[in-house]
Amino acid sequence: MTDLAALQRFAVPGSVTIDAGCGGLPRVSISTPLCRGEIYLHGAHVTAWQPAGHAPVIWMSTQSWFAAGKPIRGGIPVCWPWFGPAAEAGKPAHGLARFADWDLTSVAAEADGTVAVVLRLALTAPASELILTARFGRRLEVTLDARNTGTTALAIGEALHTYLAVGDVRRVQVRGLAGVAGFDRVAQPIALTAPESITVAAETDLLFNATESAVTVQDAAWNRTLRVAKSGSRSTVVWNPWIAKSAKMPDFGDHEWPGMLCVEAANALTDGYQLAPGASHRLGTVIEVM
Ligand code: TA6
Repeated sequence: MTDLAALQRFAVPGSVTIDAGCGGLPRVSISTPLCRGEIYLHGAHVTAWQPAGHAPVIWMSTQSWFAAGKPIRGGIPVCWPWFGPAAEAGKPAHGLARFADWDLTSVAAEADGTVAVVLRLALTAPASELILTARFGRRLEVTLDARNTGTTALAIGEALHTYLAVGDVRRVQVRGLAGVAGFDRVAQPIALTAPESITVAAETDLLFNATESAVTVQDAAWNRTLRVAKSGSRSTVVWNPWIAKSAKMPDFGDHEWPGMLCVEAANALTDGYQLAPGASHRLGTVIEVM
């Protein structure tokens, strides 16, 4: 467990505190005139972002685990070096990064009031270095820089698996992917082309490939529109577990599903890529209230 006393050197009086959060896990909390936010060292996991004057934008399950060896439910899970089920038996879905304890390497208050938090994870299998930068301001910017520190190429799948807070997912419209090819992954993958407006009226697990488009999430219940842009990402995933799947997840409240929608910046399936020895790749997402 990381030594909280040693982390106090990163605190910024009046805007950044570092304490034991849920489950006693080290947490960086940001509170500025621009926003409030939170990120845990466990999984380099953003768990809160609420810009001034708005309802929270990042959703968290009230049933989330906060424990070693468990992923946090909600926020922005860092999925790396694979997306979805592991090829290897016994390995967790969505990779290793979200289970690891990352090192806090810097906290900086920028001139415009944005607070930038940087965490680092060095892995031996696969040999790699990950840098997660979260910039908490009028908008939320998260980047994952991954470098292959080994001698063989790595096959990468990844996602910044963002859980957005919405008033009622049944009244949400996701726009920006019209005409993009993808798959409905709820049952057996079924090819589809994105409509002008994606709506949610059942379990929804859509993965769109070869797209670099930003999307907007029109939330009629809360009368707001969110914009989710991305970089270094060719896949976009839209996910809501709906009733039955929520009930099967112990770390997801049975009645929480109407309040969330995942819009993920990813590189998955055919958008996976090879990361050569010594090479780096940056995956990013930017979330803002329009
Ligand atoms: O990104 C959508 C998805 O792959 C869904 O299929 C569902 O499994 C979701 O991720 C959550 O995965 P997790 O391993 O966090 O329960």
